Amino acid sequence: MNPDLFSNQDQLPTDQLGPGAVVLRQFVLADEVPVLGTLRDVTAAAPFRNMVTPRGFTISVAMTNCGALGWVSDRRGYRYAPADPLTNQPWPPMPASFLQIAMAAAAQAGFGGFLPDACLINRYAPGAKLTLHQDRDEVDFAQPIVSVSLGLPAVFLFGGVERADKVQRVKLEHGDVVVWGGPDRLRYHGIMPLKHGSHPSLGAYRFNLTFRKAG
Ligand code: MD3
Ligand code: FE
Repeated sequence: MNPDLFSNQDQLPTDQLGPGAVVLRQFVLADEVPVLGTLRDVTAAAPFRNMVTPRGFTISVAMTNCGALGWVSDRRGYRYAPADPLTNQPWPPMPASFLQIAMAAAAQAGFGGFLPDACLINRYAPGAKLTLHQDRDEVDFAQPIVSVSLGLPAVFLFGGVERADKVQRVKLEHGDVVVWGGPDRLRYHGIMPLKHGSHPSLGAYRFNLTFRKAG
């Protein structure tokens, strides 16, 4: 019997994308069933919605959050907020299992002591995309971001610290975890429009969890 709730992640492949950015391939694959169950519970309590940008464009990626803070966008701007604007209730708490995954991935990438207070959950339907952007709404850029990819694969775009810098293309698949910190924390990044497909567990969607220390 394994004394840990989550399984041993020795001997999985890793890809170093930059000095502070590493892909931990299949890091959550062994824990797929509990992770998907927890994702279902969280998103039942705080449903996905398509937010609008400050300029009034609807974001094609549907989003929700768990944790003490959640990322929101509306005509007033981008920010982290303690309550879901749909219900004015606190976001669902960060599940202990999610926190454990985020902390373990960060530690494996060299960021010991990472304690995220926000988890943004993105849902991509075919055609949904994220244009190149930086994540700058967090207070402390010395803290890494941990991302978990689930469902259909996507092509991740990894640029530089200037918008015009050359972009690397990286395929992210079900179960992959990426940790972004240090000199890579403020690099531009995005997701290419999702291709049609059907994932055995998640159907025609890609989900991405990003764990952040927002406040
Ligand atoms: C690189 N999400 O929610 S996660 C986002 O797959 C976002 O849904 C994408 O970009 C997704 O903001 C990419 C990977 C990611 C997240 C934060 C980063 C890459 C990053 C911050 C700095 C550099
Ligand atoms: Fe981002």
